Amino acid sequence: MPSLHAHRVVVFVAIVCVSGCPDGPQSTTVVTVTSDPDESSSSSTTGTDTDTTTTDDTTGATAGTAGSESNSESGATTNSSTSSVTTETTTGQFICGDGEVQGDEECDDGNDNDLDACLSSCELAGCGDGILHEGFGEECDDGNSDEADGCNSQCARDRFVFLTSTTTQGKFGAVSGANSHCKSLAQDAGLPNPLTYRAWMSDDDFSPDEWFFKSKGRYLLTSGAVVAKDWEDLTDGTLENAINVDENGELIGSGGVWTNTTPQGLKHPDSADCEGWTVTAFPAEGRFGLASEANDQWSDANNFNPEACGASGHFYCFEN
Ligand SMILES: [Ca+2]
Ligand SMILES: [Ca+2]
Ligand SMILES: [Ca+2]
Ligand SMILES: [Ca+2]
Repeated sequence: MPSLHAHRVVVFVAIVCVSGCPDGPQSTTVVTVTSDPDESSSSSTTGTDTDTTTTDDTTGATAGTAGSESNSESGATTNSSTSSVTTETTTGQFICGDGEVQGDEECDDGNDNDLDACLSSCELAGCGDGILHEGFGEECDDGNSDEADGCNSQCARDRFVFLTSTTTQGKFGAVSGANSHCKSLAQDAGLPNPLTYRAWMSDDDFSPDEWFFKSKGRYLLTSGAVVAKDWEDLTDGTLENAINVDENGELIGSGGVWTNTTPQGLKHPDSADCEGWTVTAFPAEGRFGLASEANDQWSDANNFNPEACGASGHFYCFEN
């Protein structure tokens, strides 16, 4: 039985079943009593009288200890006739990792694997937690809201776009031939993910809208300038910057680009593709865009199209 001292603080803890004992949630009532001889208030408030009922081994042990402490200290404080009381309720007494969802836990899968749907902190995994969850569609997760650091708040990474340094007539082995050329140039230039590159080009079997990965991340020139902040921005008719820089980061500036594609990424309704990009001889024609332009002419120079397939044009190459 402890004796009384001025300024001593006694904490009482009691576990209360709120509903459905023994399986219902519990709340913990904490009563803090501060004895102070300079205060003269009555101690009747220490009569916080809580029936102690326990429902599991862990909390039962705690409640039992607190209960006996509460009984002895209540009597002592009442006799002293000097006290002030604060009371708070908390539900934070649960254990994250026991496999049961309790209190403020969003989940509790009972393991310490942060790569599954439930983090070891008992929070649901998602974009922004700083842990890469590829299975949930994250390409990256840097845990911040900086959109311009290579990983945006949608957990999408940047992708490169370039204008080929080379040009060719309208015969290059269909869209697949253009894709191969894009991959080859990307690889030689040391760009990341070179084998994912595809040409912004359409024929009867292919269009960017059908075949491209539609990123939630930015499209950048190899010089670092932003072309579009995501696929939706890329295909809204205008670009933030024209695609006029080649795979090595060198400014080309202008030139015709074989496309046969609308700014929305669809095969042009008045299709002209040099017979599937296999013919250069008259009268075959192909549609092109203008590398100098950031308006809708970038993808389809509709004031000039179509062009004879014997002319030479670049490709637009996109990382996918
Ligand atoms: Ca738990
Ligand atoms: Ca887990
Ligand atoms: Ca994540
Ligand atoms: Ca970021």
